[in-house]
Amino acid sequence: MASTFTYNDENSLFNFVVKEGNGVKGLVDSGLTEVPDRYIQPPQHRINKLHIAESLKDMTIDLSELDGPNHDQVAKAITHAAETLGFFQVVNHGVPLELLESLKVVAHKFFAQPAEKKAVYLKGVSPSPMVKYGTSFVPEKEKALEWKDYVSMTYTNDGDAHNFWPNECKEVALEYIKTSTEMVKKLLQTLIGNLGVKADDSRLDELVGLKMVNMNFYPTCPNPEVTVGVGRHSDMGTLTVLLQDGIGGLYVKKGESASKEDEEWIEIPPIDGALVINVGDTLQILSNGRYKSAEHRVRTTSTESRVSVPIFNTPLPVVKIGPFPELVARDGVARYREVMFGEYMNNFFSNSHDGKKSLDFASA
Ligand SMILES: O=C(O)CCC(=O)C(=O)O
Repeated sequence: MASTFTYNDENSLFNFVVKEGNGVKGLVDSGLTEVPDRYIQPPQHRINKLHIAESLKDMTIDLSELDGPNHDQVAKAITHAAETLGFFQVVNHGVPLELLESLKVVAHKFFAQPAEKKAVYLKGVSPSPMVKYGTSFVPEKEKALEWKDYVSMTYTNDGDAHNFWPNECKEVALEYIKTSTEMVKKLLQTLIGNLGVKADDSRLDELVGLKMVNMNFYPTCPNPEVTVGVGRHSDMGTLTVLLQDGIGGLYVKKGESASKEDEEWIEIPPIDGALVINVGDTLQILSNGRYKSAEHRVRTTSTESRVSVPIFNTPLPVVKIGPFPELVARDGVARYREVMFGEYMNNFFSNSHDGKKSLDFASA
């Protein structure tokens, strides 16, 4: 990899970090002591501690109870969370705890490799369009870059995963997808059932038919107060399952309508063995606005590098998404238009993170 670059020369920095695949990790390893200008967020996007409310400690749901006598109570807690914050955590979710530990280990292992090993998965050269290594979100379009490197693996079938996904993480990532699938379907069934809508098994499968597992790496940052790990955004899919490590730094916005000055953000505290679940735009659209996709973001830290491993469960690109007809009839209005999920996804990936603006693509 090229080793000469100038921190505050935009082109030279962009080439080093983005095009050559050195990532934020390469930047940090080069020994920088302060973040380059390109990473400095405008004040309104910085994570201001004054506006951060307490940690969300009391929204952890024991999913094993969904099959027992407390079913109704647990289903109510799930739907309440989806109608309000759009975020909750689950335990006894069916994903083995040792697997969760292995995921964190392999994520660190992947990013610890020399840049040239990771750069083989850069967009345009990756052996498969289903595997992509990169940094930030849409660097070409962002005024300020996000302090994050990632590798993204889209599941098509086991054979492709074995052939194309990175050796360092493919077995565990695949197992994570397989062991979480039933939980995701159960949650979706509960949420859709609560709307009084009938969705058979094949419709449920369609709505979470595309699975993308990402490994995110947030290196230590010398200036956490002016940077972000991930900027404010909601996820595009139906439900996201997220494993975070013990470092913390994931925040969700409380309420939808507050002005930037008044908004409150709540930290989703790391809980050993738990998985974080959040509602994505697709579920907000399907439910005609009843369930809220969660606007969230991630801060950086100067003490330790952080990893997280989300699975984005989304519809297949050819699936049409729009409010369930039963709800439109009941509400007397369709709050969103019907769109092909593939189009929604293309729009999502062509714009930098900007809160819940992604939903405008489907506004009625
Ligand atoms: O790292 C996290 O906790 C959240 C990651 C995230 O929001 C994303 O990858 O879209």
